[in-house]
Amino acid sequence: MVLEVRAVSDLSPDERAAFFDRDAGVSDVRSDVEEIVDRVRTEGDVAVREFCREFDGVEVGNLDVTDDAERAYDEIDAEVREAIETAAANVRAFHERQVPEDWRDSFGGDSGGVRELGRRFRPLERVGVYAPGGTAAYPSSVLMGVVPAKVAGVDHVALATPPAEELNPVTLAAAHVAGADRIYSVGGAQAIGALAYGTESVTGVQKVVGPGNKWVTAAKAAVRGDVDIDFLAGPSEVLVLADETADPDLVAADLVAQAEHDPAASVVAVTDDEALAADVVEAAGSEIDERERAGVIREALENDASGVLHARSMSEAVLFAEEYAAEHLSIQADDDEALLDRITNAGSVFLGPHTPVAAGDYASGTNHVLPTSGGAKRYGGLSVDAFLRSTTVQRLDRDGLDGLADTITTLAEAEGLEAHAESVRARFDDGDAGAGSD
Ligand code: HSO
Ligand code: ZN
Repeated sequence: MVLEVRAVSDLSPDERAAFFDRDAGVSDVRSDVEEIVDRVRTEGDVAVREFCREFDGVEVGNLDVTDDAERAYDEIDAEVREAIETAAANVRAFHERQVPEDWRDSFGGDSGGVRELGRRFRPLERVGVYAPGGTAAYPSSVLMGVVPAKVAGVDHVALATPPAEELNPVTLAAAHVAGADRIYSVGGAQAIGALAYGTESVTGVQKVVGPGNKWVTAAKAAVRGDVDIDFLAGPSEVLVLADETADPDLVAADLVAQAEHDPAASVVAVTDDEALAADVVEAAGSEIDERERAGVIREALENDASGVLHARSMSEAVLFAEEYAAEHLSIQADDDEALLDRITNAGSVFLGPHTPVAAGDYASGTNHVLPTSGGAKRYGGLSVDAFLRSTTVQRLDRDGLDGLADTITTLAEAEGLEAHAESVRARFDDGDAGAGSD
């Protein structure tokens, strides 16, 4: 049996830590990756081509394959093309709701004078989106990175995806539908280095986003500082909170689905119903062999960060979920909204039996680039905000400044910054009302 039911209260500290201390697994490749990124930065295309040869076994011709996308779009199966269009439209609609409005408002209440403050939002000019290739191609990740960037108004959105003898046409078609401005056939750490620093063929960007393997993730960590990144994303995760009303086959199906991504995926069900827990174990066990990726699934279910757990109450289950801080939290329980009210730490929440995690992975419209490894305790998933920078704006009139003058000059002098105070007093040099002269 790949899974067995364990009681939350019986887990040893080490067993608990295996669930809670998931990491993106990048430390073992850090120094290799730093060298790759550095060589791409200093040698440009020559280094990129060499790494494509070494790591992907591909002799790349043009790194820029933008012109291939439209043909791929025309040539792929009509059904797949339509699915891409539908998913892209849904992702666009959800992300359009996120676009913030510039605003200005008056502050200061009755104290008189004008103190107008506001915030404006402007898109980054150039961003890079990474979409993984490898054992599964990820056209859906193309949509999740490129569409929000375009919705935010980014002018130059570049996509990088690993090279192959023939690039995955569905990935290219997704890039076309999403509106990528440039597409590069380069993957791994070398792709992140090329996007971050630019090469002869690759335009450098201000920010790199998107999921990838540990090489990609370590490279994002290496370039952070020189360019912005979204966050470091590790293997996929799901935690299902289930009560006795849940259907064990559906709980198991969601576990097995995320397990299919990666042997290091972490998939967990926590329930207060011991019989349900046993049924989930059994359902998952019997599903595995029916799946094409049975090997990956089995490894993921066997890893120490995966399991089916029996809690003494739903409160204990919620506490476990909070500590785990899942990338995907599925709630399959009678009063799912009440349970949701008690949840703070989750990347994306899926409520009810008809909301598989796969809905958000592909097509409902929410973003599937989400915090893993407990990152949900500190930040949320990819959104339009990631592609905007905000600027604050203010205008005070003479009375508005007069009302604040004492506060400013007092604090400035407390900091020993006399010139700051003077810059306020200078506004009243004509002798009338005086800052600090009441
Ligand atoms: N579940 C993944 C996203 C994905 N699923 C892409 C299928 N394709 C994020 O953890
Ligand atoms: Zn998935």
